[in-house]
Amino acid sequence: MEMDKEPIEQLKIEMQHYLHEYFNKVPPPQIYAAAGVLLFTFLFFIIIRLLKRTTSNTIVLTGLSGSGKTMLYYQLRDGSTHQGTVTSMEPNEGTFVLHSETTKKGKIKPVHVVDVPGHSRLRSKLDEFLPQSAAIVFVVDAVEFLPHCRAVSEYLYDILTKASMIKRKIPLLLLCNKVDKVTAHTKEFIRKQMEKEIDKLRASRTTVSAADIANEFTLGIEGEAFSFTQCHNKVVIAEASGLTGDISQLEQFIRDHVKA
Ligand SMILES: Nc1nc2c(ncn2[C@@H]2O[C@H](COP(=O)(O)OP(=O)(O)OP(=O)(O)O)[C@@H](O)[C@H]2O)c(=O)[nH]1
Ligand SMILES: [Mg+2]
Repeated sequence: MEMDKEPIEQLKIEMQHYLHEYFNKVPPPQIYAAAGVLLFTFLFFIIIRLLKRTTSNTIVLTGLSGSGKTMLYYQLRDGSTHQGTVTSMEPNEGTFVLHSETTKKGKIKPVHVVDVPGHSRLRSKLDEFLPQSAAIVFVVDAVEFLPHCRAVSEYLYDILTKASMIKRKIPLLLLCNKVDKVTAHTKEFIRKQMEKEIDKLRASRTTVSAADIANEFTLGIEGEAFSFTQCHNKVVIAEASGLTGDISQLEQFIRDHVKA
């Protein structure tokens, strides 16, 4: 046993000697410089990340089929409707200065607008655009609202519980469209009905077995009636008409999240 200890002691001494030599050879300024460079690159990447997040100019239009997304897209881009919109089969995508701002002087930052079709088979396209979006516009047909209340609420629930939505706290505009029609429901009515519906959905989704739960997050506060103010994301409600071009609230929301 005694004999075994010796080579280890020897090694220790050798190591200490070696380390001592090494640190003596490298003068402190070099260590400081190395640390400085390391810190600088670290900060550099953090700043790049922050800038990327705040300079995103993508606005995503989503909602059920027939809610009027494509019409709103053309209103934003051209200030007019293209007669005869049909159910979209592909996302509409473009980067442009909002039509209402084309007469303004000075440099205006263009907005990247994406219109994702509402057809259930194409909804997964939304996941491609969410990670890069600055804000989401969820379009609701305010005229045909009641028959679709459940479907609309389900789709919104799915969006508001997506990890990519919550992690980056992407703001959402609940846009009640087609207010040019006298039969259109008010945004307050739509908000209340959807809150009630989401409250019911929340109860049914949390009781299904764990294996069936597709949503990564839950909504609202347990034991309290659901309200949009409890969401992880900021939810704003506004009205619009893609048909008559009454879209000032939508444009304001876009400019609040994509700085000119
Ligand atoms: N009255 C009225 N009708 C509208 C308005 N906006 C859209 N519509 C009508 O609603 C229908 C659907 O509009 P779209 O813009 O094609 O709907 P969408 O949301 O793009 O539908 P998908 O592409 O299937 O997801 C069309 O017949 C439009 O003419 C509006 O503001 N007022
Ligand atoms: Mg469309």
